Amino acid sequence: MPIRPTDNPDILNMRGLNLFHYSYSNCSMRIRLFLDEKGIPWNDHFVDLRAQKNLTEEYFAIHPQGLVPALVDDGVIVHESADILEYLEDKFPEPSFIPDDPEDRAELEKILEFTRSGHFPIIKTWAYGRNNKPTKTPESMAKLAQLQKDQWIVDFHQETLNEGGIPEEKILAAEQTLKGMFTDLDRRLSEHEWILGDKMTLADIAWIPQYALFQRNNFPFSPYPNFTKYVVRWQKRPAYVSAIGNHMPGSMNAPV
Ligand SMILES: N[C@@H](CCC(=O)N[C@@H](CS)C(=O)NCC(=O)O)C(=O)O
Repeated sequence: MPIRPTDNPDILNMRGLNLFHYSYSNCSMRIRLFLDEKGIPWNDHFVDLRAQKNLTEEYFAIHPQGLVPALVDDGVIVHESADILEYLEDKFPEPSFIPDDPEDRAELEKILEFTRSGHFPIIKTWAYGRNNKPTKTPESMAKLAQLQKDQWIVDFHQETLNEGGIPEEKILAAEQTLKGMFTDLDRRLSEHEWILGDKMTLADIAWIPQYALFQRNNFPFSPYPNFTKYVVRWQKRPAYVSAIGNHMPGSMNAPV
């Protein structure tokens, strides 16, 4: 689990649950949703990614890749949204968001792993590719190159600045993978109210933010009728409204 040791007194002295997040970030939505579903109060640290407020030495002292979300819990740094969810679930186990069935628990692990390894090559490639706008300015790229130790993150942003942006074949490959995943989700949701059975789990918390992100660029949701009904059920939940609907334009609209 990415718990990051620190000797930085400013971080060590932070009391309570401090969430560093951004409104439109699907990874941040997961944590806001978890906390709001469980009714856990948290201290709000808004990191304005549009204004590149993550590209500071102070923020890289919290998140080693300068990404959101990050959690500082009484001075303990946790990063990676899936790991933050698991950390919070350990700390606040009631009501349980872990499936009862061991096979479903294995499935949950696969879904959480996708949020770690699939975020840049699949989720972000599709969303930024279809948005077709550079994610950084030349000036913020220079700042990123100076602070970022993971060159592949620099390369990802550089590609959005290139003529033509992210190549179409990469976007289409990501879309194919996503369509396969939505087909699987739709099948699961034809059998149960929630992705892994009859109760909400971390799988639901991890997946619903992608709806909010992808609807902005008109992802074709109509082939997945059980998924679209599931979105409508989510939209009626107060925690969806506070954690996602109030932050992301269009995320309260009926899915098309
Ligand atoms: N796998 C990571 C991905 C985190 C991530 O890429 N966050 C994005 C927003 S969703 C970010 O901070 N982007 C800012 C940047 O790349 O400069 C997680 O789930 O926490």
